[in-house]
Amino acid sequence: MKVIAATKNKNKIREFKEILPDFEIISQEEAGIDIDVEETGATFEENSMLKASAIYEKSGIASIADDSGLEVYALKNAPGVYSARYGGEGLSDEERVELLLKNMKDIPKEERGARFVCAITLVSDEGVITARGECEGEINYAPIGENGFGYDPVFYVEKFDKTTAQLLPEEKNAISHRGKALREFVKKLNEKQGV
Ligand code: ITT
Repeated sequence: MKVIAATKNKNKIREFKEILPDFEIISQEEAGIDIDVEETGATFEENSMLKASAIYEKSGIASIADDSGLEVYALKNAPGVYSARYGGEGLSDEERVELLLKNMKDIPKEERGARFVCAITLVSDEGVITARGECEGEINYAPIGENGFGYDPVFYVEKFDKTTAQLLPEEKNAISHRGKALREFVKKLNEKQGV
């Protein structure tokens, strides 16, 4: 199946391709579509719907969007849907991680629980499919690891005793919010198509 990845985040596209090897995934750039979709939704699901439907309406081609983020329990689930804008527009991933660590410096180890959340929405001629995935972990006191992107260097997963930035791509995809959401999405798509 040919789909446009309704995202400007190259790391998401890389992970889409790793997790969905049977799909022909093309970027907005490759599809010749250059629009910025404002993320005005209050939930990951609403924002992924906004992004996928905007690209589908413009292209007429099946479009798949990912809205994701980090919910830190001790921060009342912040940064949540604002994960990409934490600290304001224009910060780098490293600067956002630094800000998170600063805001959590007095939080003890046992209260540093967090989860990554991912909502996937496909909009196509056949309608809409939405799926969600979550991944539980803890926020480290310092960044470790070179893989992944975003908050991966501070997202510690007990099962591996590593951050998601220390995992190999296939290890991260096996447990990640995005891996779970995309596998759930494929299940729903197959059910809808009677496969
Ligand atoms: P698009 O909206 O164009 O898809 P974006 O990067 O702005 O790209 P989001 O609005 O969904 O995407 O924001 C998600 C943010 O949450 C992202 O910028 C990362 O900082 C973080 N994030 C999401 N998935 C992550 C992952 O697998 N590892 C680390 N951080 C992640």
